[in-house]
Amino acid sequence: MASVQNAPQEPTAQQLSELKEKYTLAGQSQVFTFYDSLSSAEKAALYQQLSQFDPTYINTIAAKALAPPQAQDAAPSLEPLPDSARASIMDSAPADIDRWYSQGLDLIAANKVAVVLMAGGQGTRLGSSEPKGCFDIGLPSAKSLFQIQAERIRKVEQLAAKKAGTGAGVTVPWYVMTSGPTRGPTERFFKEHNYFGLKPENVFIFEQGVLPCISNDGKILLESKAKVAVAPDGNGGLYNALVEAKVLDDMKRRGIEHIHAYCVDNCLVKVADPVFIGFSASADVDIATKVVRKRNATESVGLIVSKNGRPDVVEYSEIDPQIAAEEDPQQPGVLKFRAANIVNHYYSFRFLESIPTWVKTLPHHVARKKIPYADLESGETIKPAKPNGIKLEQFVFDVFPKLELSKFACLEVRREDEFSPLKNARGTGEDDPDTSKHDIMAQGKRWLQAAGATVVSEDPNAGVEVSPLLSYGGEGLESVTGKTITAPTLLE
Ligand code: UD2
Repeated sequence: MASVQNAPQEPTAQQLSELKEKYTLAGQSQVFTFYDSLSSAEKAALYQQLSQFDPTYINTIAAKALAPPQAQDAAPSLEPLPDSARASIMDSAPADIDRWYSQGLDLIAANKVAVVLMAGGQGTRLGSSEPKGCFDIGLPSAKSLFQIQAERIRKVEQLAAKKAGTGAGVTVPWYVMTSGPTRGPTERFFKEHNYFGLKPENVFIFEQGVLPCISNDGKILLESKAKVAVAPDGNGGLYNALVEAKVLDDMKRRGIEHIHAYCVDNCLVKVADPVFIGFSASADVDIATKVVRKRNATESVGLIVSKNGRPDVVEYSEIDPQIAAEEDPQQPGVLKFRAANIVNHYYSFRFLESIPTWVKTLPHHVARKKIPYADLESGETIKPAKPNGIKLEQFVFDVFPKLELSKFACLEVRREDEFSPLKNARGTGEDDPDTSKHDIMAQGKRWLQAAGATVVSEDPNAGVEVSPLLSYGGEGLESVTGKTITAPTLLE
């Protein structure tokens, strides 16, 4: 559903002076430096862009984000989550896992489950200009991450419908959050691929907000004479976007009660995972998060912790390296903080309905960046050689401390089955397209072996791509029992 932006109108003298007054009072009048020299269309565009920000609010969040931690603040007491708030697939009873799976499928069949995809990131480390979801990791099928995820939704809808014995369609609506740079390309990609077989009315593409980039001395930067330098407001911008883009209204209309929100770049993600939905719903929590065991002390993942008795995540860009490397006193050689965040969260709808009461209190984090800016003398856009300012972004997990531990749960899952992030360009050797391709095909090979097939190949590393439409999590592969399959290959 695209919304056509109507062309902005040039402001009246009165409107312009009111806006100038607001920005001048906030010490941000430099954004009007070139205003009088602009064309009418440029004036209209700059006026519209500036009207969407409150310069005083921007000053406040920038000051908070830049303020050094107060010396008198006692160092927060960080502890791993207590056992009461955590479970692990590895040591859960098979009966429990089956019960969660069954309950999750029942909730999906009752059309109470929705999926939210965070796809507004710009994938700079990957080096691709396209949205990450469009990326082809080199599978035999050449499927993109978006297509793999869409087909997992289709499969889980079928599994739920089959278990419930309902001929009537089961729908898991898919809400895809994009940002300014990724919205257009994402919408075009979905249309070109006919929404990967999903009904377009069940795919809701929406856009997160942006925030102005700030110079090192606290000034809002112009990118050019007629445009403020802006950046997506972080995956924590999800909450405001869910309200502003009327996603919550759509969920309410559909009777949604359970939401799975996840990160686009994880090729192994179990979209709308029935086990996770069932686990979270039966624990009756407001938020749950999946974690994997941290690979090593320096892995770029957030850490799920208990901070001052509340659930929280310490991001990899903000963790004290000594704390990250601390060993578990009970288990020498094992990291004390090893619950790695993988941007894989469950929310109750009742919790998301409370967003308006707390969304303005979500903190902002500072990312120091090289930000192209307009020189205020010449008006020329300059690409700085070193970081010249900050981008403000919110983190989706910063909402966790709003919960009592009793309304929060953490489920540890197997990394090899559920987490292989695409972060780096091909050739990096870690979290790159080749590790993604390898991990998804190795999983397919394990599924076939578990189903009683023999997989042969010259290359012991060769795997089998199993289409999500054939199997969601390794189930339903009886047809290969006793068969020999030569890898690498594609099964669909
Ligand atoms: C994220 C997690 C980190 C760890 C790691 C694992 C956050 C804040 N950090 O770090 O703790 O779990 O992933 O891979 O979650 N996104 C948006 N809008 C934005 C920015 C990001 O939708 O403005 C999405 C992005 O498309 C992706 C997800 O959020 O799906 C994570 O973003 P990232 O890959 O940039 O985050 P990363 O790897 O720094």
